[in-house]
Amino acid sequence: MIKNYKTLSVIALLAATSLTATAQRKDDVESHSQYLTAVDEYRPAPGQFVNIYPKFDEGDNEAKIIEKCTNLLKGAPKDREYSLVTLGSFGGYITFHFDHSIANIEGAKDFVVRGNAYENGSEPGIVMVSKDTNGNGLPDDEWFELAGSAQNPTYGYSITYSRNEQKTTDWTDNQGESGTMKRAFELDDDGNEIPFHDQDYYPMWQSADNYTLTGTRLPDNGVQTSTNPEYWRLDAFEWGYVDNLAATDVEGSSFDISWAVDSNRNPVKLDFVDFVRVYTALNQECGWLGETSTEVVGSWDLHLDQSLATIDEAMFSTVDFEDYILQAESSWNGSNMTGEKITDEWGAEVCKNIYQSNGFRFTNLYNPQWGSWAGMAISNMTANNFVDYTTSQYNNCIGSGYNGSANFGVFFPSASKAIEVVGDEDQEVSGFYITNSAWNVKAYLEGDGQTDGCFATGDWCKLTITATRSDNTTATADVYLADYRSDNAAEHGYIDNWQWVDLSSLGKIRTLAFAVSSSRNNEWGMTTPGYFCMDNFNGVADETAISENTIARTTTAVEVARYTIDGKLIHAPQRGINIIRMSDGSMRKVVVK
Ligand SMILES: [Ca+2]
Ligand SMILES: [Ca+2]
Ligand SMILES: [Ca+2]
Ligand SMILES: [Ca+2]
Repeated sequence: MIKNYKTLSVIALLAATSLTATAQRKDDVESHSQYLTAVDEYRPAPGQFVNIYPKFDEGDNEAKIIEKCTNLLKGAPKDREYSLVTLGSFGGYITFHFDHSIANIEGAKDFVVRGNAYENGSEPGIVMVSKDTNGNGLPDDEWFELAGSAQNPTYGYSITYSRNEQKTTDWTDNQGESGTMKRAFELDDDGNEIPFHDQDYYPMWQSADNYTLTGTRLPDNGVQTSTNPEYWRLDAFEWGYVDNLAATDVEGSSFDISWAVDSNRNPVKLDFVDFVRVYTALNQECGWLGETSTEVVGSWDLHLDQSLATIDEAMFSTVDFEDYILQAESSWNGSNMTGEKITDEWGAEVCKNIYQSNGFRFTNLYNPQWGSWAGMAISNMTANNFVDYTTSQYNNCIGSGYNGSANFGVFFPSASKAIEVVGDEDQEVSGFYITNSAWNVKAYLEGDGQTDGCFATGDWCKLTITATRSDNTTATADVYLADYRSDNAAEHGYIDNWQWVDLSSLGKIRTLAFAVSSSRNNEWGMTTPGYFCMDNFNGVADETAISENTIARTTTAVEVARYTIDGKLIHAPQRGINIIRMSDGSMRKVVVK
């Protein structure tokens, strides 16, 4: 049972925050800064200021150049004539982060990226944002572009540059065009071209002789206003780009995370961002001016205090899975493999991927050889039936997340710890909503195809939840996903709605592990599909849902005594194998490391 007092206090906390908030990053520093902290990536296209801003010195490698970028851009913006980073021609980019996630404050712009634009000198760059969904501190997660005002851009524009030292830089694009980037020059009195620059245009620290950059190409903005003398004007777009409106125009250099779109140009709702990327969005050459390149001078969070407060509120609040951005009718199963390569319990090489949300880390194991996964996946499938493994593996038996929400977790437990608490302190977990996968329901009602017939008197399918604490003590909870054990057929049933699993009696925990077992087994193991579906982890139980909770018989057990392998009673975990007696009389064996 949920105590009313506790339920109310949790509701009061949630009311003050966004329901989709996800704390991703808050560095452990004495005081947080609104300004850019560090550059993660710098990959300019060739350009006339490449190898100058930042300056390439003989022997510099990419890491050294990135460190130079950080030194130019971190903290409050400095001199925009000299303390800047050039991105070169189309597609050249820089990625940076702050010492905290930037919250997407509703109805407000969220951060500034300053360039060095001036009137008639606009070199627009497009902004992209990303969340550290896998919690590894690296910008290796999905990226979303911030849409701007330009009409008729070319999406998915791709260009390849080739090294040609001290000469023109050749390029080809994916639209069948090619060209050369001429070295910028001025004409002397006799009409001879005198080069502006003596350094190479191609990134000197880069070993590859050609490379490809991709993005959205904006329509050319260069206009030649006179031929003799030759003058050019680079027009500004209305809004939405870096190095576009005058550098001193803070409003015109401000960005709203709500402008984010996915690869189909559909808006996406991001609660926080952890990384910002800027790339040059034009591929044009304007006479003696040369190519157009975006410059970055600095960046800052427009609402530091609100970002920090939103992170604090999100920590250990409800994980509703809505912060994982999915295309319609799709799922995430770890196939993007951003995690570390490990050997799983069966000896297979798998990728251990993490989904981190609100202070909890969920583990997914993806096997690229078989295209299979274990642990957890995230789905927004709206079908609630099972046709076959390929089309229906991510369907639950309802067709939505809890309370009609889009996203929910699909769990296929493996031996690994499914959920871990981020940080040093164990946390109490209120519980979660559970329902059956469509596949399990099909097996209960129509049979699993390996053992005879559908579920009948005596059959059951059960989820066992094992919590482990920092002191290595354990607690368990069992939930029947289907329960046909009674002799009275009227009591047979399976979970066919979202039901609350109360874990508050487990106390403060560090990890949760799951196991599905059933009465149907053959010589290879369980024949019932080993899935269950979850939503609103550590959420708030709906009292009416609990009163309707007739099938999910949740029983929890805590440790009451502990023994060594030879039966000696011990009062604290001891290295090696410990035998644990639980409050429901069951015995468990754990290995204490
Ligand atoms: Ca906003
Ligand atoms: Ca990451
Ligand atoms: Ca510029
Ligand atoms: Ca949900």
